[in-house]
Amino acid sequence: MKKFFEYACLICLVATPLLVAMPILYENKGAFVAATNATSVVLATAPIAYPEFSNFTIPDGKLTFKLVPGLSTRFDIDYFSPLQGLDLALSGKESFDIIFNSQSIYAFGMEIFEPTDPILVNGTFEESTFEITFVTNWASYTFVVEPPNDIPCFLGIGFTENTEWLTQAYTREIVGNIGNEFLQLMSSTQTVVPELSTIFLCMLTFFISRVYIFSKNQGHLSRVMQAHSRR
Ligand SMILES: [Ca+2]
Ligand SMILES: [Ca+2]
Ligand SMILES: [Ca+2]
Repeated sequence: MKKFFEYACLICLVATPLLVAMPILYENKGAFVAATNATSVVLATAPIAYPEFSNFTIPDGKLTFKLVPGLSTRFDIDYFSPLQGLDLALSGKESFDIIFNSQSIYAFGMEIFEPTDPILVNGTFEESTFEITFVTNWASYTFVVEPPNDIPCFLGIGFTENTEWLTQAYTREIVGNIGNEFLQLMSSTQTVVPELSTIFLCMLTFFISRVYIFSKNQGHLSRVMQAHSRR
């Protein structure tokens, strides 16, 4: 019966004039990379701390980071993080904007590490909640993420057609303090080729408003997906 619904949904998808890209969500970094061939965003070629209130464009020019006045004041790249390689840390709350400078980013994800070690936190630990919004040329998709502590978690989005691409991404630490969380970013210029089971799931995602709440091994990740402003 499951296969019947999968094929029925696929046929409906192909037949429909609404041949628009479907957003596919990932909370597993490995699955995201496998589906999108995403690679790490090279934030810089060496550890670096940027001056206050500066925006910067990464070396390959595909992304520009913007601080949020009053919330974040400075970027640091590779700030003593447990994550491998160069990563992003912010003075102030972990709130920032990303502007995609090309119209060819079809997948984007971020790994978030929330430490409890006071040395890594660089202050008093406080549980954090993030609101992450992915904006495309068609719509915006907002998620609320409560990262587990002391292990990385991942949130990524990819699109199945080259008719929808990312234009901006907003991250806001809506609960929490200036204590550090660390981030690494991934992007891809390839569209996603979803499995049938994913298509079935995403058609439900696409047409029905929903709320996911589930628990992970350590911590809790809840998300609210809203698709709006679709033209
Ligand atoms: Ca947490
Ligand atoms: Ca924080
Ligand atoms: Ca901080």
